[in-house]
Formats: sequence, structure tokens, C-alpha cells
Amino acid sequence: MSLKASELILNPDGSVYHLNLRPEDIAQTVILVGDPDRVPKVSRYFDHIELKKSKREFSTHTGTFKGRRLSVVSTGIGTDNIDIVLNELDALVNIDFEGRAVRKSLTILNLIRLGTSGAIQADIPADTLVLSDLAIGFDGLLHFYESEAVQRADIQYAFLQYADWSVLKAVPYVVQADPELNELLYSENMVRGFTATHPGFYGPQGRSLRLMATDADSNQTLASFRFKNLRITNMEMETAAIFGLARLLGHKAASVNCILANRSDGTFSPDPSAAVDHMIRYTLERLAAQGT
Ligand code: R1P
Repeated sequence: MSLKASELILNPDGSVYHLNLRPEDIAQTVILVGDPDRVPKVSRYFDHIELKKSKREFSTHTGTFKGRRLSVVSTGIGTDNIDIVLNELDALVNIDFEGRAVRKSLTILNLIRLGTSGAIQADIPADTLVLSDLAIGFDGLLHFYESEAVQRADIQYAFLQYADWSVLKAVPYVVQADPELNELLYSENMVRGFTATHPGFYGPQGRSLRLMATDADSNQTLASFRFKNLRITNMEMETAAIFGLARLLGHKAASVNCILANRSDGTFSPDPSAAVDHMIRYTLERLAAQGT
């Protein structure tokens, strides 16, 4: 079945609509960062940059690091952007743009988010690297897809039983990282995480400037939730959507977040740039050492 022009939207040069990329422009391993300014902060470590393209908040550099081809793509902020980035990255490898049809043989991408985040547990200080095993999405995106099979209904149910959570906000969904990719990225100086993904930075993450949040204690509620030995470690705005969509599309996803703020004690990283740079260098070296 041919995908209509309104569904698979291509630019005149044959690139996909928002990312502005052609199939040959991306590597099989893609680092996802929120901030477009973080893209050159990753690619400056490449041996060679073969391509730089951008459109809106989506900036891409592709090159090699220690001989391995990598792309780094900025997603901008939020799970609405993740919907675009994941669907378009998948289209680049798994849809034949000429024939406008899904390829018979599918390619599996390695998608690794390198983000920034706030910790909600007192014992996870600023500058910690959190590697997420799980994420809970409070944004509702995954419910727009046939996705029950990839959701951890047991944890979702336990959370709804525990928290006085209004589903007027969204029904939370719990999804998992790719375990193999996580083992490859993990080292003992990281904290294994269960990451909360919110559809906003202020009210949804318990911040009030002039507007009152409906639940002023929401961070404490999240911090106190337990499922067996699991606890929610940190908050940001993309990971759950990356895990959920990657799993539905058959890709491998991982998420490393550098903790910049601790929301429990109000502290902030003394040098956020250095902390993010450490995360970037650590992850690149890890990928190179493991041959991904
Ligand atoms: C909010 O300031 C942004 O920073 C965090 C949040 O998830 C959100 O995107 O991640 P990035 O630094 O990767 O953008």
C-alpha cells in the first residue's frame, strides 16, 4: 500500500518533512539531545563530520567517532517533538521513499538520549548520571498508538492505586529501556533510574511561579511511590515517549540523563556545562568500546 502525500510528507529534495534528512544522512546509532546547541557539543568529539543539516529545532550532525558512524539529532523539548523525531527516523530507515511503502526488511536503530534532568530523591545529587531502566509518561502520547503490549500495566496499576492521581491530566504509562543497550552503557558510577516524563516544565513538575498547580505535592507523591524495590528517581520531558515509540517500532532505546537540579533539597549543579560534557564523553567512549 502506497503512503499518501499527506501521510508520508517529503520535501522537494526527497528529505523527510521535519527532520529535513534523506535516508543516507543518518547512522544506525543515533544520539538524541534536547537542546540543538548540544549537537555540536557532541560532534566536536567526532573524528570527522560528514553532514550537518537542520530545520526548526531539529539539528543533525553525522560523522564518525573512533571509526564508528554516529548521528546526533536534537529533538527540542517535549514528547510532542519525540513523536515527530521517532516516526521520521524510523521512516528514514524502514520506508522506501520512492515506492512510499514499508520495507520488507526492517532496520533496528540504537537510539540514545543524552538529556538533562531533575532528581526527586535526596540521595541523587546534581551531576549524577542516571541511566533509565523504566520511564513513566504523564503526557498521554503513547495512548494514541496501539501500545498495550509494551506498557507495564502492573506498575501503572500500582501507581494509580497509590496516588490520588486525576486522569483528567493523562493516564500514566510505564515503558522500558532496551536492556541490552542499557547493559552496554552502564557503569558503576551511574544510578539506575525510573524516570518520570512530564508534559511541561512548571506546573507538571511541581513548579509554581504565578499559577497554582492542582497538586502542589506531586513531586513528593512521585518520590514516595514504591513498586517492589523500584522508586522514581528523576524527572524530565522526553524519555517515556522515546522508550514507548522505540519499542513499538522495533528499535533499541536508552536514556542517560545528567542530573542538574535536585528538587528535593533545591540544589543545582555548580558547573552544568562540565557535567553535560562528562556525560557526552562518557557515552561516546562507552559506545566506541562496545562497538555499537
Ligand atoms: C527542560 O529545560 C528541558 O531540559 C530537559 C527536559 O527534558 C526538557 O527537554 O532535557 P534536555 O536538556 O535534553 O532538553
